[in-house]
Amino acid sequence: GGNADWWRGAVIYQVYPRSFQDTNSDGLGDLKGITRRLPYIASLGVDAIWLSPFFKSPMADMGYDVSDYCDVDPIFGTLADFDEMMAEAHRLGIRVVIDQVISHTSDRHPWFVESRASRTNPRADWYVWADPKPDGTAPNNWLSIFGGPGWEWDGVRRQYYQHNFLTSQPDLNFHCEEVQDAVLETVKFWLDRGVDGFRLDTVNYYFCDKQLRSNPPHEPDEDDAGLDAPDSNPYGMQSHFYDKTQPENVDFLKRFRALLDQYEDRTTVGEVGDGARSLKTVGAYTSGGDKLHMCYTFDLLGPEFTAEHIRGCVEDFQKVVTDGWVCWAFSNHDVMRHVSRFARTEEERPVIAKLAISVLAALRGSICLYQGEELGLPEAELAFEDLRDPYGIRFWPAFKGRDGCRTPMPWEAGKAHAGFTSAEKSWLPVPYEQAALSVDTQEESYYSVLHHYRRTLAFRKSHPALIDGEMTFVGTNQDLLAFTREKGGEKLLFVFNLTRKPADFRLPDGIVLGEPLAMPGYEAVNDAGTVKLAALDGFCARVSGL
Ligand code: TEU
Ligand code: CA
Repeated sequence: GGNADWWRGAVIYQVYPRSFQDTNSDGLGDLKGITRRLPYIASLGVDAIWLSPFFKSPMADMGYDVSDYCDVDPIFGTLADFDEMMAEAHRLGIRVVIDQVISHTSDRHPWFVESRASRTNPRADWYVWADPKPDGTAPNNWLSIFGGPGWEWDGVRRQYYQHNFLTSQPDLNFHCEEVQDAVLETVKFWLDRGVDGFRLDTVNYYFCDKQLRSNPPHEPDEDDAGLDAPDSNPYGMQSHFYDKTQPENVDFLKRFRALLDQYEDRTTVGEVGDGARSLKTVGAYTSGGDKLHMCYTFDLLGPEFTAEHIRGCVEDFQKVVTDGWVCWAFSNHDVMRHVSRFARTEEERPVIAKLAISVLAALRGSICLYQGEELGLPEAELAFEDLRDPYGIRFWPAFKGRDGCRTPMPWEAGKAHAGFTSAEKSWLPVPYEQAALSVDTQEESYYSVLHHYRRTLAFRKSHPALIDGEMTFVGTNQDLLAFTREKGGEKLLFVFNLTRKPADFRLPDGIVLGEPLAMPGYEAVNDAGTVKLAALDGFCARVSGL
């Protein structure tokens, strides 16, 4: 027995393998590179890493199109490299969570190659195949998130197949029991290898409506904006009632969990992209202790960094996610880096980077950090010629895609490609302004964003109230994000001013400030019952009463 609850309140560092560290000079990051940089990851004080896909893949969607779930793509290395990486991570006390992209496969996956060959082969029903309408058009109005219809004609079977993303990412048919079995076999493969958990890509997309009903038009009061669909993408104009989030998924997630529970200390974090219905979905998937451990949504991944927005998200979850557990993040490999989303000027960037991690570390939930945010990296500005993301290439310039957050880690300012690769060309450029924020530069300055991250994560770790304590909003000034975190005998008050103006926080009646407790980086003081906060400032104190 170990620590079955390690994931509750854990800090998870997301590694995008292609952009972390190259070790064989091909301009692409690899597993050996991750192993080499594990001591750095450990130095941050995180509990786990989440690795974006490193499986065999034609890389049409940068590895989120898997052609073999049980092998490593040669660009990343071998299974032996993976084992070595995991052993080293475990030796350093870091758990390893891997990405499972099972809603769809690559069209090169042997399952799909077989399925598309005829209507009678053993895997004929493994994907979502349907006859055309009498006029030859697609079976219904479903759309692809990456643009265009959600159906592709196959000339051999003379049927359409469904795809939520690229045409080269056909959706598996989870209504077929054998598909569930096959997928769980691959999960078992990694469990047996010793991984500590799974990030489940598009976990609410596994099932579509069995009757393949058309989606109704978008209801104006629904908010699908969280999916980041660019304006020119009609995806947002439908209510996605039938192409995802079907009730059958709950039973599959129970099967998934039952398998996991045969092993010790394993976890899951599901990615839920369900517009306004995300909340309900997270509640359904994480309740009862017999489905997922955690989910994350796109709620904090949008443009807003205000007290009102963050309070709203947390309160909404408190209502719906009762016994479940949420995972919060400001950045990942799918969205613009948060420093560029939230900061209004260049000078503000490090200030925002520090404030954002202080807020995140104080929230109730587990937290995901995305590689490079600990350096305060801004979104990279890339030319069209540099783009590799098919989503960006399709919608440029209305939407520039996701390459701007996927550029390589800057390790050493003085080296070519900031030490990411010794190849002549890196798969995506390392922008000059990011090289200036390299790890080695920031190591030298006590006040760097990097050191602030370390101090803040250490602070979180040393207070159990921050890890899984209760969270209660307090105070009347709605412009401020003020809450307490409480566990056992410990109660901490946090006040954050996310505005650009100084603000006062009147201590609520009955609250008694205890011994001062400095949250790293913030020194706002209590002046006769009023906390005086500067712009973009924070405050923390031990409290009693209330
Ligand atoms: O993302 C699912 C998803 O909803 C995203 O496509 C999102 O809409 C978009 O990236 C917002 O900018 C997952 C992976 O995280 C993503 O990288 C993959 O491209 C996608 O699934 C398909 O596998
Ligand atoms: Ca490499």
